[in-house]
Amino acid sequence: MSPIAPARRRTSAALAGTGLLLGLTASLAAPAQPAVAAPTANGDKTVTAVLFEWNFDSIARECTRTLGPKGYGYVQVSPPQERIQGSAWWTAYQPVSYKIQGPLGDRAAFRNMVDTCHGAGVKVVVDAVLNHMTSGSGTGTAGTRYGKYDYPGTYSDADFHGCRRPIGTNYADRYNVQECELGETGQPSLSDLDTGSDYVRGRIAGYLNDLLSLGVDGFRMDAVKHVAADDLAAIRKKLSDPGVHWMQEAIHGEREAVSPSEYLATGDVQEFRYTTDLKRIFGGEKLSYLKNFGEAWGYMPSGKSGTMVANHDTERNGSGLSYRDGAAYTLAHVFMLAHPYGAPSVHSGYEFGDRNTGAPNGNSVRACYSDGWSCQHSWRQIANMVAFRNASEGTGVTDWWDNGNNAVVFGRGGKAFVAVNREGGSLTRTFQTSLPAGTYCDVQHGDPTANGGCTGTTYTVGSDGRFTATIGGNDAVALHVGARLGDKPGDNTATVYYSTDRAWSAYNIHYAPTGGTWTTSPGLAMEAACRGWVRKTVALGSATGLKAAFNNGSGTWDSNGGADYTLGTGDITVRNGTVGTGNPCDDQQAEPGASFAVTATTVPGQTIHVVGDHAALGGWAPAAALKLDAAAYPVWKLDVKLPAGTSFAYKYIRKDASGNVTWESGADRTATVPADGTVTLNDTWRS
Ligand code: AAO
Repeated sequence: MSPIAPARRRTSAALAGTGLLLGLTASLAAPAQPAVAAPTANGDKTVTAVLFEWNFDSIARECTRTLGPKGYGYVQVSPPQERIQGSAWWTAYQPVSYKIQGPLGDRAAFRNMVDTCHGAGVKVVVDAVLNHMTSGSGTGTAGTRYGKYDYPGTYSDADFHGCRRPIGTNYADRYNVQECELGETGQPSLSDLDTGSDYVRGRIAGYLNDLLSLGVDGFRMDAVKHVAADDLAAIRKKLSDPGVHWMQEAIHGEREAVSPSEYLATGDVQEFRYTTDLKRIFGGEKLSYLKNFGEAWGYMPSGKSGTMVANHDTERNGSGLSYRDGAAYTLAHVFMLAHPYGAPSVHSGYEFGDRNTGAPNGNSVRACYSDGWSCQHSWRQIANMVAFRNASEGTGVTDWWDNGNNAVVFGRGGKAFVAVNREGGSLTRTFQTSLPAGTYCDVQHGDPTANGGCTGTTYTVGSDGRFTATIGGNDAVALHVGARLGDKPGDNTATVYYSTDRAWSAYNIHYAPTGGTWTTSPGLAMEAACRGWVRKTVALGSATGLKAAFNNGSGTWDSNGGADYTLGTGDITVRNGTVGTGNPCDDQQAEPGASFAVTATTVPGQTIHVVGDHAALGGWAPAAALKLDAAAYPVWKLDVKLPAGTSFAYKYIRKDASGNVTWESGADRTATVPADGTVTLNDTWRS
């Protein structure tokens, strides 16, 4: 501990006086900048955020706040037309008229939303309900009184198909599916428009053209299975922009009369088998099966298909994963957005008790994660994969590796690389990528910053395209060229590795690029790099090096003889006053073994040890037990090399200053080293 160093640090900061103040002011005034600047044109951005039942004003705000900055290409809006009254969300799917007025807002709010989203570089897709009207009579959300088959000013009895009974579950008969009424047998069903009629086609096209005149860029065409493909083609021909983005909902069903692929002639079609297959795979089967995922699974052509982990129907009826499925759901999104098949949609809804529950807070979203709005589109693990996908558009799957079970990794050529670990334990491995050398922000655990830095973990890919990482159980790592910290190591970043010999509980780097301003004392937290080292990658702009000092975050500094460390760029190591270069973790290739971590409180003089039945674990002899490291107290840690595949028993023991041993209670613990990598053990001392 040096009383001199902190004082000198303050001097450094004071010398930079105005710089420090300016820095503070700037960071208060300007919130973190978006990771990827939103292009004003849509470009290659293919990802849709479905803001299910969000009102227009809330969507407008979200386009500016999240969707544009994160790189979403489209936002999908729930049916905006006049709907039947009621608190259930599915009232949206019973149109009363084509006026834009209801719980989501009115025409003016709708227009404002379209303009605002366009300003943020996000196109607008409307969920268009065209197959049917309502199942009963009443007054709609714009005040229109209606009866079944009687929608004043829009349709009358002659405009509906003659079948007039529910479809029920008979999907084997084309006439039943396309001319009868959506709904269950014995229940009121939805009056089914005669889309063979030119008048009806004209009314539907009139509604879609009205939306186009308001600036809408595309449609999600609801329930097209119940509309003959020829009728849809005729409607499409009547549009002012027949080339508009047109994504059709047609659920694949075995042995049904109407196949979703019939609709490839009119536009793109959602591939529902993708959704049910992802549920099966992420919900319990092996991820390694995904090696040839896509068209080889019998799916529709990639360039014409829409994909999703969930939509509002599947999250309710169990045919897809839902937000209640935890890591399976999040990792399925990571996979979907990383994998090139289809055009993905991210469903963003709200928590619901039963299937009918309507949207919270009158469809208004005060803030994400409040009132039950779940905002999947802005979860970091999902949202940051949108830029990953944008960066990798046009590339196929490369560098596939799997462990034959639930860990899969793949690249997108020289653009991006992802590793998804759906195993319960961690995976340590050196990965082969086709990425250009450089330091990358792991966008699963950090956000790239506007000045070329990263708020979380970074990985350095060598000139051989390789990097080593430990990926926790049910976690992922994702790198892409849009989140690279510099063009190449040594260009304008420095990754500073600092030895953990001091056994501090935390390590900070306090630094200034050559000629630049010091960070605010005590600087930035460093992250674990590998055994014996922490690190931090810093962006240096045009500077050719930096000055730095290190501290434990609580006033204890590495005094370094009273001088700042002078460091260059690229990989720099600092160990007990000695500066070197190179990445010290390169020597630590993933070796099989066990990574012990146990939470145990102790009093001064006491230490925690692990002992077990393997020779490397002391063969149950307390005297030969291995002492754990208290750097992260109350978590005690130790990595032990063990042969791959070893099954072993172990327990933790506590020793006091005089060598007295206390065993933790309970049965022996057991674990197995995987064939490839380490087993991570997160235990709690059993007193
Ligand atoms: C409400 C009430 C009903 C009442 C009706 C009239 O809930 O009880 O009869 O009013 O009073 C939404 C709600 C409905 C609601 C409706 C109107 O979900 O409950 O009805 O608003 O307010 C079929 C269609 C498909 C449709 C899906 C729900 O083909 O287009 O049913 N989806 C869209 C919307 C949806 C909306 C509507 C259409 C209507 O996304 O939210 O309804 O505008 C099989 C068939 C599918 C069939 C399903 C369900 O799917 O293949 O075509 O979808 O069954 O009947 C596996 C199988 C697959 C199977 C699937 C079902 O994946 O492989 O074959 O499971 O889980």
